[in-house]
Amino acid sequence: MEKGFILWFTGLSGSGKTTITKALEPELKARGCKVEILDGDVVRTNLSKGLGFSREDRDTNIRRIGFVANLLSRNGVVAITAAISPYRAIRDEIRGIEPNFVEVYVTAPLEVCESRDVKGLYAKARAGEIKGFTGIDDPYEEPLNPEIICYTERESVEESVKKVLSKLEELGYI
Ligand code: GGZ
Repeated sequence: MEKGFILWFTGLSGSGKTTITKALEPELKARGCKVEILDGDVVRTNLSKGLGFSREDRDTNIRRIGFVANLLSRNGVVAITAAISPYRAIRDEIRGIEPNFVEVYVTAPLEVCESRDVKGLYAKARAGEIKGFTGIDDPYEEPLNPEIICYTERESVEESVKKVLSKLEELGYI
């Protein structure tokens, strides 16, 4: 069986997590990996339906994602997660459960994430229509020791994907 692991993407809304994970998936499949993406936005429409954005609800959401990612990884799947996962303690908790854990910090300055504003959520947060929006009036705790950092303001999607793939090679995962 192929070696499974968790590839944990973390970063602000609009930082580029979803874009990179989508571009990465076919590359990993081409290398013979079984891949599943758990995208925060998608998970919140099923597995975590009904949860909000309080610290408690975010932690519950992340623990659920971690639980499923762990089941997948131990069955030989590359479990890619793409949720903001703003709290360091929970990310580290999941790393403690599944040591085959690779953390990818996707980062761009807040102004850049905000200018991308795909769904207009930052504008709503600035207008006070959404309360507790990560980066605006809710915290984001940067990873202290991520295996990979993607600087999406200055790197292309292809460059970020290459960076992830070469680190995975270096770590012996692919
Ligand atoms: C952050 C929010 C919020 C608040 C709605 N704060 O960029 P998106 O739109 O598509 O993805 C974001 C998504 C965040 O869900 P996650 O499950 O990734 O968050 S967490 O890991 O913190 O549980 C954003 C949208 O939901 N969204 N309200 N208040 N993002």
